Amino acid sequence: MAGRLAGSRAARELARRMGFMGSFRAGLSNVGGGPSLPVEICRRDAGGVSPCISSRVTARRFGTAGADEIEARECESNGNQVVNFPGGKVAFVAEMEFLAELLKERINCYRVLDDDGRTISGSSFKEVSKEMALEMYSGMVTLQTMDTIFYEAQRQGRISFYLTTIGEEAINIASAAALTMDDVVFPQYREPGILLWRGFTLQEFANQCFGNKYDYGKGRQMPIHYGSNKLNYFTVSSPIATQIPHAVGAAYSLKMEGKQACAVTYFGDGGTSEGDFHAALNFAAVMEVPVIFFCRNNGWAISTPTSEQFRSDGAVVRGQAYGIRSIRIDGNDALAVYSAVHAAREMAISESRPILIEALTYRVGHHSTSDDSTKYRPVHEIEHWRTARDPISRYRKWVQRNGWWSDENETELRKNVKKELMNAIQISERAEKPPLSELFTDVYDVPTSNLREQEALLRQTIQRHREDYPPDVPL
Ligand SMILES: Cc1ncc(C[n+]2csc(CCOP(=O)(O)OP(=O)(O)O)c2C)c(N)n1
Ligand SMILES: [Mg+2]
Repeated sequence: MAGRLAGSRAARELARRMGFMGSFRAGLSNVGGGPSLPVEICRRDAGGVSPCISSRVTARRFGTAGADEIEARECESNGNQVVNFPGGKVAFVAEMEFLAELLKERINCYRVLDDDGRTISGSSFKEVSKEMALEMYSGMVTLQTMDTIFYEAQRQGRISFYLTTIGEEAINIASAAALTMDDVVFPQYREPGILLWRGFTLQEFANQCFGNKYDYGKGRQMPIHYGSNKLNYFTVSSPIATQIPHAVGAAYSLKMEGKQACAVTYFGDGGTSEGDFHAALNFAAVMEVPVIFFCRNNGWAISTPTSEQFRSDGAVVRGQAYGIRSIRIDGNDALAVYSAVHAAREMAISESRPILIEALTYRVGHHSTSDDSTKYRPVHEIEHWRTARDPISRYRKWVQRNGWWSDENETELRKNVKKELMNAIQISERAEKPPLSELFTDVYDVPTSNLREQEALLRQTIQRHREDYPPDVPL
């Protein structure tokens, strides 16, 4: 039966071993005609990827009956009548029973490392080599350092805006490490670590933040709106959740082309309240496309807490409503993030299906440099997550316990990254800005008449009020 669920041996194994969310309503009948998986207990095999798609899961679609079947009536073993409706067979029951709005228990959260960076007894996860483990650690430290230094540069007035990823370094780096370069990424904005992992240099980050002539967006976007065609990373787009349906379209295209790749889109808890999120999930499920929906549930959408964002148990339960296999993971545990994304990718591609991951975490920084989060949340809460639950220190303990890292390595790494960043900032700051004419290019092949008028008007205005315009933009 598992063979009906999975398209490949590898995916079957992953399905068997991962803790993906299955049917949780006891007694859900398999009346649609397709096979359902037997109840399966999570196994804890040493060294592998964690097991199981839990309890009575079905991976089939509910099929609509053919015209000749319309009047066919059957009985379930308990005597209930089963009748064809558009969408498939449904059993009648005598009791008037509403589905509960919530489960009794919240959905569990998959983790590998405990708070002290020790692998939880019996836990299973995707093995990482020493080389990969250190690359991941170095990526997280680089991201953290980049955030600290760019944030300070903004406070000094050298760049206009910034937004940190602090507290979400494991989500960024470990998820990126589990993907391949062929996978197409559609970010929200708090995921520069994926770009970093793919080889975007600190100089390229600095060029974008300073909006100089080497910025691929030609200085037309606010800082942190990174993008790279070469690295398969779509440009950050501030309107929340617009990237989610884009990812589904890209996944559909990958499927049609028969590529061994998936689309991956990241979004926050706030993003799940947008219509785009719902439309995208439904479309992906119905069209059966290889896309990973990665929700970073970091507790806050600017000043809106998750308690005002959700009446449901977060985002994870919404997957099943759309027919999407889903899992909740500890977003501050690099090994859990890596393992879950690895498994999700395998299933998304080999079975051509969407997967939803909800990573629980905490936005340690302010929303952006335009925000002061101490106005709406207690400082001790921030401090708790910044220290006791920091994903980098937790992962470092694991790496160090393996004998792969030392305090000397740490000092050296932090010193080098800081030096490289300071250097990159100096170079970017000194570089020329893109010329004014670039403001009007790249949208239309031939600029429209109203754009030409606007350019002429802007040039006249600058000439009249030269002192009000930046002196370093070539006219
Ligand atoms: C459509 C839209 N509405 C509102 C905003 C303003 N806005 C920018 S970020 C944000 C909060 C998003 O929170 P979340 O999705 O949880 O991501 P996080 O910042 O926590 O990473 C809001 C409301 C926007 N950019 N776009
Ligand atoms: Mg959020």
